[in-house]
Amino acid sequence: MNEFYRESGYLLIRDFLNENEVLKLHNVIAEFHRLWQKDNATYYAQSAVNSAYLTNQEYLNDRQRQVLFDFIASEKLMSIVNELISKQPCFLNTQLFFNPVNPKQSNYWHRDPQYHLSVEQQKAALSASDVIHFRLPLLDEPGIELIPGTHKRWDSTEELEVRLEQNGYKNDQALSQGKVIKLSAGDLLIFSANMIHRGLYGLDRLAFDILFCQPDPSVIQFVSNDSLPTAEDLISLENPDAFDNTIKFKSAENKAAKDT
Ligand SMILES: O=C(O)CCC(=O)C(=O)O
Repeated sequence: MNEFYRESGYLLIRDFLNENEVLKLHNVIAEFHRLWQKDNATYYAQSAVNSAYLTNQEYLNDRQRQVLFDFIASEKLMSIVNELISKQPCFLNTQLFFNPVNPKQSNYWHRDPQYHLSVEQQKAALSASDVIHFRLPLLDEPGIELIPGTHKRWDSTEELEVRLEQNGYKNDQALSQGKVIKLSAGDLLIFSANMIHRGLYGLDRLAFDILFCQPDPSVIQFVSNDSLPTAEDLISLENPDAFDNTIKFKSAENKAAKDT
């Protein structure tokens, strides 16, 4: 499992969740999505394809948040997280991916860090720490298209021109090495945020992503305190290691910032 991920930058586990497990998550997440859409009506109508911070208190009550915390900290999920990030895996965030309202809106090839890093920094990031998406489609969907191996290698000329829209190319154009991974409710797709990928819109897609990272302060600084369980919540979790690690590294950072 680990070796395939290291080589390819992704890993697909079919039928990871059974119908009841999907339903339990879907009930909570559909409620989050309903409230988020209401609150972000203009953005949703114009262009949104994702939301984030599902475990925050803004839209879900404590009981609903507990369902998400229980799942994230389940041994079933954490045993895989530990295998892929062997040293102190940290919880980073959650995201939800859905279709744009406008059926003509096109998707876009990208590497996640390209929105906050220069091209030179993006190159350097390929040999730095990894952020990993654990994607759980809650309904059947067209899935994701990705370019295997690009979590470790820089873009070809074709990929760079399309991804960064250089020399007249557009970031939704086909790429020769693209691999389509169609997903069904209950599957688990794990992929590196660094790799070149794009979402495939269509059907009723509703994909819940949990992001984990290595204990890298430059990444952990983005964790919202409100997205984390309280000390009391932590006690009841089956395997709270990823939350514990994030909390520990965040408080060490805060202490260091105060002491300087
Ligand atoms: O599913 C999508 O729309 C894009 C997915 C993506 O870009 C991501 O998970 O980083």
